[in-house]
Amino acid sequence: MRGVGSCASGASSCADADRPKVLITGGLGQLGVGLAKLLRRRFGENNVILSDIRKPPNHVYHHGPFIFSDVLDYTSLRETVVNNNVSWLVHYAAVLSAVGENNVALAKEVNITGLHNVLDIATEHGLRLFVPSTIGAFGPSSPRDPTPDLCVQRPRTIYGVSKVHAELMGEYYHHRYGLDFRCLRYPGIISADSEPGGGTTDYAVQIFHAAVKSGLFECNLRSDTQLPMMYIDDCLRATLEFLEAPAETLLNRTYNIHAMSFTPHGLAQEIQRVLPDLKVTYNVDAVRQAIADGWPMALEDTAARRDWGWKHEYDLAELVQAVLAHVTTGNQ
Ligand code: AKB
Repeated sequence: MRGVGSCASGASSCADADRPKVLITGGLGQLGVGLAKLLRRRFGENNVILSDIRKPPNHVYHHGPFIFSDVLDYTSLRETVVNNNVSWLVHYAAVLSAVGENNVALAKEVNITGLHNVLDIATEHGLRLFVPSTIGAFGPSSPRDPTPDLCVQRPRTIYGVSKVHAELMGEYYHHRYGLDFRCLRYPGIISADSEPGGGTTDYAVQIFHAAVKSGLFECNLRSDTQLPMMYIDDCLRATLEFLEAPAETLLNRTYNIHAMSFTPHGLAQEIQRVLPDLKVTYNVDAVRQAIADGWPMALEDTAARRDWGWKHEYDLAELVQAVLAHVTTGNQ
């Protein structure tokens, strides 16, 4: 059975009646604006509402609906869903790994209480709910290379604990109440024109800007720290394809997705093929390094490839070319 708001797969846009009305929480983080752009191309500009608790930059405000919405305010979030006839909710509001370790109370509030609010509202109103999980949902006792979908998950960060909680609660609501919960475990995401928000994998975005601006980069992880990473276009496309997948094809509700793995040294070498003058020094941040040392080195994602056809397009060389092209033109 096709869910509310699903379009024929392969079609580049959707008939009016099939268009979902999408609300994206935490929309001004690294991924929301890009996802809104992709979903608006597919479902129409006014069918995708970006929301956050901050004032958006002008270019965001002028390209489709933006509203204030705080995931901690249950009544107002519910009002937004009802008044806008929302049928899909993409829950991006979250405090990431490194920031969470510096403010555990805030991470608990946003990542756990916020999640409880969206779970209840999505269940009450029959929404399709997408919540991203992460490589951070694994920990030092998980198999690390590769990490399968199902294995020991004992993360040592509040971010990771809250994401395991999200996976389990979403799956529980799915089985208990029939909630159409969907969850992808994202690797570190590399974007050119949106800033990551305080994560352990942020170095892999910052290095590109430093390489183009000054040619000098101080990396806060050890040079041999291997982590799974993905180019933002692959991540957003995965999210759209997964959201559109017919429910009966989803044998799981939480899937790993993988594209590539690299170390700071490997990434620097690939950038140096284009910008040979780039100099990288290492000044390890103990908190971030301890987090990264307990995370997967690669994710095993055969279930996503089998069930809903996940396929990445960008490996390391393509990623470096794409990001450098964006960063270079953005700096001109
Ligand atoms: C982080 O580093 O916290 C995030 C993530 C991998 O979930 N980018």
